[in-house]
Amino acid sequence: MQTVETHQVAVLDRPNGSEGHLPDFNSENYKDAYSRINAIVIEGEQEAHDNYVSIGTLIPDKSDELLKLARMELKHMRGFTACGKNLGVTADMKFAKEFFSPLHGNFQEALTAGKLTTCFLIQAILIEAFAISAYHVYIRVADPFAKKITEGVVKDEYLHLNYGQEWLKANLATCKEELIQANKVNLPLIRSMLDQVAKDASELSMDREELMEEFMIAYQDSLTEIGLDNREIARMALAAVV
Ligand code: PL3
Ligand code: FE2
Ligand code: FE2
Repeated sequence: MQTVETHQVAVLDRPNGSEGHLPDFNSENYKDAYSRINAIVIEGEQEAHDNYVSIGTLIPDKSDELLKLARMELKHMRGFTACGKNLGVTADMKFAKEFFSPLHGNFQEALTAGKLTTCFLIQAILIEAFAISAYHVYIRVADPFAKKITEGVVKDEYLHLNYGQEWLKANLATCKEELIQANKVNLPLIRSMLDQVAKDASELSMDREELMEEFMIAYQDSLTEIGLDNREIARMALAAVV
C-alpha cells in the first residue's frame, strides 16, 4: 500500500506558514467554536469506525483488514477527545450528529442495498479526503498538544484513502457508473458540510478557501489514482459547484 508522502511534505512545508499567527486557544470564542468542530471530528471518527465495520460485512474475505482500519478510527476518536479535554471544552455531540446525518443516511441506504462502490466512495474517498484536508489545515494553527495528535492521525487517513482507492481501481470496469452516480449525489453534501463548518473553522484560524483547495487536491489525486481521466475527473468535480 503506497502513501502520498510527496504531497504531505509539500503541504506542510508551505513558506507562508502560520507561525506567529496562532489563535488564542483560551478565548471564549475559540472554545465555543471548538465545541462544535471537536464534536464533528469525534463523531466523524466514530462513524468512520462503524462504516469500515459495515463495509467488512459486504466483503467477508476482507473483513479483517477493514476491522484494522476501523480500530484505527477509534484511536483517532480517543485522540481528538483528549484534544477537547486538554482545552477544557465540552464537545457538542448533538450538533455533530445532525451535521453528519445526510451523509450517514446515504451510507446506510447504500449499505442496505449492498452498494459497495457507493460505500467506498462515501467513506474512503469523500470522508477521508475531507478529513485529510481539514487536518492538514488544522495542523498549521493547532495548539501544540492537538498538533501532535493530528499529525499522527493524518498519516493513517492516507492509508484509509489508499485502501478505498485500491479497491475502486481494481473494480473500475464494473463500478465506474455507480461511482459517478454516487459522486453526483454525495459530493454536494461534502460541499455543504464545508460551508456549514466554515465560520467555526475561521474562528480556529482555518481558512475556507484553503480547506477547499486541500480537499480538491486530495479528491482529484485520488480519482486519478483510481484510473479516471482528466475529463471524467473534471465532470465529477463539477458536482461540487452546480
Ligand atoms: C475519518 O477517518 C475521519 C472523519 C472525520 C471527518 C472530519 C471533518 C472535519 C471538518 C472540520 C474541521 C476540523 C479541524 C480539526 C479539528 C480538531
Ligand atoms: Fe480517522
Ligand atoms: Fe480514516
